[in-house]
Amino acid sequence: MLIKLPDDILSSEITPESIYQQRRRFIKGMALTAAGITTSALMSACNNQNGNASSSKTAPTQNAPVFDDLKSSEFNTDEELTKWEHAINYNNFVELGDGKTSPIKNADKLVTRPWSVSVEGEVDKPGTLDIEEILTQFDLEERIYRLRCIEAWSMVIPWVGFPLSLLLKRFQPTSKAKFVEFISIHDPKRLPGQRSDFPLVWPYVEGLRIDEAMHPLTILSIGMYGKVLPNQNGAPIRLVVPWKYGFKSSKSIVKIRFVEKQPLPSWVQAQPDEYGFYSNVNPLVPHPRWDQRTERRIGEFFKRDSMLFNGYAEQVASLYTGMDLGKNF
Ligand SMILES: Nc1nc2c(c(=O)[nH]1)N[C@H]1C(S)=C(S)[C@@H](COP(=O)(O)O)O[C@H]1N2
Ligand SMILES: [Mo]
Repeated sequence: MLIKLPDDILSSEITPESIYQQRRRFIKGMALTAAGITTSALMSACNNQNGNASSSKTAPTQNAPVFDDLKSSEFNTDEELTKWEHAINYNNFVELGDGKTSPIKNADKLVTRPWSVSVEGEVDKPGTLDIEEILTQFDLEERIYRLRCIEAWSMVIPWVGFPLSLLLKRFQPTSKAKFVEFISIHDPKRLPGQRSDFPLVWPYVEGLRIDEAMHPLTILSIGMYGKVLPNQNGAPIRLVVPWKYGFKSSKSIVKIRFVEKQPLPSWVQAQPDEYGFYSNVNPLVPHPRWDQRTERRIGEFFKRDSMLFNGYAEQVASLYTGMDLGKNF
């Protein structure tokens, strides 16, 4: 099985991202592992791990489509994909520098091997997963989601990943686990943004309520456009929570902690009047700097209306029944 697309999308509608055609051709010639990752992906992951530390490298697989046998998802949008070039050149990743083009310029400062994610806190079975285990032990899916930044721009990105809930359940959260905290890499020696005077306390911390974390729309992503996640997009593993402003989708995660009390995300700590814990996309909740009623889809000229829960209300509105979304922003 090759890349599955929802039946109702004609492939001609998707060809703006010509990578799909290339990928189809590419993958046809490959021997596949049962895990659904091509052997070349596994080999380059290993090469990467053995790569010498003095010249930190971005993943050598960045330009090759490597993920195959991806399950399609009922949640996929059929909107036109954002061009790969935009998705990798226009980023927010403050650890790699302020501004949209710093992350790609500094991408090689992020060292993604060896890498592991530890899971701790209110769990019966705390533990650590190595990134190679994560890459091979989960059934990978393609999730084509809208991504809406609080700065009023948006993209449509085909992520490669799996539901966060599948990973979380393995560690058996206790009944005290009411929230999940996500901690990103802290490596000030290498990451220029963590040495700058950018007003965030490092590491980057985010959090979700447990039901949000377990929701089927919430994924951990390890790739996009069929390829390994580029460093500037949060390699080797990041969160994607499509109904919330983009800053909730933490990049380069090293630790996941189950907690009883609501975590204090980095942005909320820095500017509580601008960023809230929930931060569900909501055109009706005004922001002091960016008008949230409309957004610019990167690559498009005209603005479009923004949508409650970024268009995922049908899936997630029930999580917030009885909550004042204006107060709990
Ligand atoms: N660790 C970390 N995660 C992060 C950020 C960051 O600066 N550091 N920026 C966030 C913001 S504001 C957005 S909009 C998205 C952008 O993801 P993208 O660059 O892959 O489009 O990543 C989010 N995750
Ligand atoms: Mo953002």
